[in-house]
Amino acid sequence: MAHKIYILNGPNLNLLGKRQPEIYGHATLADVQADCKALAGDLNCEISMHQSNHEGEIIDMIHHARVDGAGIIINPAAYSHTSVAILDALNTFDGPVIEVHISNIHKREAFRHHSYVSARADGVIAGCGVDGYTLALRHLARLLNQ
Ligand code: DHK
Repeated sequence: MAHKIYILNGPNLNLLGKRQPEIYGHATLADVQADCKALAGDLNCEISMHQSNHEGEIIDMIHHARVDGAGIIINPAAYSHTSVAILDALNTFDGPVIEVHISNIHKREAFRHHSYVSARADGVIAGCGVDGYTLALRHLARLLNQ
């Protein structure tokens, strides 16, 4: 059976492609979803992709992943730097978690250098643009198929 991977995206990522393209690039979240979907079949995975601008909704999605998710890829966006609640939710999930940041948060403002989610993440990808999502998917599939 295919491994179900939740790909969760935080605030303002609905504007990906339009928002500060010099930082986040021109690809949209729909492009990311299409890339991940195209790859998932080859990796014995299926993806369930979501975006929310609301912290509680992201937590609810993590709780859904507890039910039938094999792994989580999460770009918590600005909540990376503020949300103990998202960290706590991820700590209730048993499978592997990969944290993705499109930009290299370590090259940016100091307040972006710390991520609460990194305390739970099994891997962190930052600064690879939207390729970070497919890189994360490949790595999760390797972990889950071994
Ligand atoms: C996206 C955001 O919206 C920012 O708040 C983070 C992250 C970085 C990203 O690079 O994907 O600081």
